[in-house]
Amino acid sequence: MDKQIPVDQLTLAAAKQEIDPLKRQLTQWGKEYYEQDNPTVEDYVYDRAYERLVELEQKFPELKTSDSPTQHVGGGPTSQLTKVTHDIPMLSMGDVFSIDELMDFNARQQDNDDVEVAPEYNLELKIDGLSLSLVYENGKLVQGSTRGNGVIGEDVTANVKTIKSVPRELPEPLSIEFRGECYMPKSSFVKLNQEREAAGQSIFANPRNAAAGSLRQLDPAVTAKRDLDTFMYYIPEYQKLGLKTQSEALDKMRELGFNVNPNNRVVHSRQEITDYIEEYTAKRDQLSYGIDGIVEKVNDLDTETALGNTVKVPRWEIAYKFPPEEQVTIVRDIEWTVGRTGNVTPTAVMDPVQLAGTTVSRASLHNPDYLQEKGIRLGDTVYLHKAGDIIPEISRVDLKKRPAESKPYEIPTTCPVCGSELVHLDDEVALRCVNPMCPAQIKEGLAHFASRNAMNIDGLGPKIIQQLWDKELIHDVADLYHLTRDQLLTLDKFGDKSATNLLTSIDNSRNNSVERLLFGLGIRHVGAKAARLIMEEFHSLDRLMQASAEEVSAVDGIGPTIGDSVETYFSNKQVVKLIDELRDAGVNFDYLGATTPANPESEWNGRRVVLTGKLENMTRGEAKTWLEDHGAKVTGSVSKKTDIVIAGTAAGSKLTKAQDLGITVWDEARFAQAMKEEQ
Ligand code: 1X8
Repeated sequence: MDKQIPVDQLTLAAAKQEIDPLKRQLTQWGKEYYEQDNPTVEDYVYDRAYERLVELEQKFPELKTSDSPTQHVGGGPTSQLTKVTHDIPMLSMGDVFSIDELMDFNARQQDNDDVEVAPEYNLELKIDGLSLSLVYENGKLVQGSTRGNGVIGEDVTANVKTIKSVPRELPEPLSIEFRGECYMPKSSFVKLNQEREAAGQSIFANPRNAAAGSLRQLDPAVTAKRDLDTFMYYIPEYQKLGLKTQSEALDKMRELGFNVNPNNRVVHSRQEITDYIEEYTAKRDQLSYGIDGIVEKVNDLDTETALGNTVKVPRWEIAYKFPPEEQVTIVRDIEWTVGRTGNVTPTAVMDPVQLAGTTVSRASLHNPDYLQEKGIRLGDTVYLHKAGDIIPEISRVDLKKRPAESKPYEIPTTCPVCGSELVHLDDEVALRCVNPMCPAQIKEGLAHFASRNAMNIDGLGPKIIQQLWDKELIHDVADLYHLTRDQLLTLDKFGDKSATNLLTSIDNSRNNSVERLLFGLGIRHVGAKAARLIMEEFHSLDRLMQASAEEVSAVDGIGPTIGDSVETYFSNKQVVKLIDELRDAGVNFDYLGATTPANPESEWNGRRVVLTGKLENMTRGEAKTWLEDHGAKVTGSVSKKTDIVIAGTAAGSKLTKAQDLGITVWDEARFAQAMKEEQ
């Protein structure tokens, strides 16, 4: 940030000159953040600017206006959702950026003349989500709403009812409001963005925006498909429940069946506060949800009430914000890759830097619009951070360091692999290669065909596919079924055993139930689940090929987009030829019943398994399918009944809970070993 003149040294005129644009800028940023779920600056840039405005207004009160961003919670409800009024306003919090500042806040709080404040605080994690109010009447959930501008929020009752952790009914007939945070777990945020990117849609900047964008939907069916969760942390009318402290309030909410973050701690000293902050600054990357700081609350609730609020923020709670994790590096190249659906995505390649625990040298630029918005050029010095603490992302370009000879980056107009013209389909932001013969797409398509949830051809990964392709042994998925031992033996490091194994996997895939084939064909919008729903109904691929878009979309759970896509796909002559070749190769075209029957001899039969964290060599979906195929029951939460927890990287509360309950925990390598042993 530019060097700022200390506020004490400013004249009134100079302050006025600075304050007006600052207010406009903050109002604009506030709108982008609160109303459009689409911030254009990092939180700490906003926070710093906001703090400067507060300082200016303190020194020059005559410049304080009622429309200043310091006088109201940023943004107002703008969507078409019904508005609700919060009888008790939903305030945001003041914030501090260092432990010293936090101690100053506490000292001021203790020093006030009106209220005696015992130095007992409840520390909680500050969840990166959006505030949520839940109102119950006689124990039944009657309203869920967002904060909006603090007084008027949006009614999201129907959407909230799709969130599993929100109880529809309480074990007691209470009429009372609860508040908390609605958030999207990091892994779900990553997955959602991957899906959006593949579908050519714009991506969410961080889990908070993804959560807000998912909750503030007119159609609850959209919310239901997003993986939202909640942590409740506040009971405004605690008196109704006879509660005395904030830590008791959290316990009470746990008892009532709400999700409450387990990491709160009651503390009494600077040392304990520092310890907590240090502990969670270090643990932050390992949690399965994003946190952006620590919330400190006076533990005694009557003291809280007596302290009350200023116009905008509570006097009894404050947020300590984590310092931003940022690195500076230089963009050396922009690579363009072609995905299975022809989506052409740019990736910035940079000098490697250490960032939040990993070495980073690449960051996705998602699509051309994104690249242009950021204004990135080759040779630019850029600031790098991790979106949602996980995904490396370029925050901004340091224009002062831009080389004199630099030129705007030119977006390619032709496919980097096959050279055909690139297009924007409909109003997609994605740039696509629509040549169905593009080698990049075909190779990606082959890998997808072989993947675990599709035809499950073990041993046919991208590297083998590349070699088979280079030797011109395969051109489409049907060619796989004609590969010979002699051909395979010409591959790098391929001996008799690997050849036999691969031939066996390919042969076995002929007998798969047809929904795997349908998914494996890679028809736009047809995921594994849709493929299953469709084949449960149509039974044979031949029948499906005759079906109209309307007939396909009449299947329960299948919409018109999928219906159209399936019809268009099978009306293509080349596709019909490919299907004939697959039939001739002896690939099964029939639905063979519910799931593959569990193998009664499998070690996994009847075991209860929980998957958590990020797996490196397979997706959680793939792991789940494999486990279920082997008779295991895969559940979403850890309980005493759980047999094994398989924990990838960044595993969070489920792992902690498993450890607390003494349940067997395996890492991915141990699980991979067990998968091998089953074969
Ligand atoms: C916001 C948040 C609060 C808490 C956690 N996460 C947040 N994002 C908490 O109290 N544990 S309180 C809050 C607010 O705006 N008052």
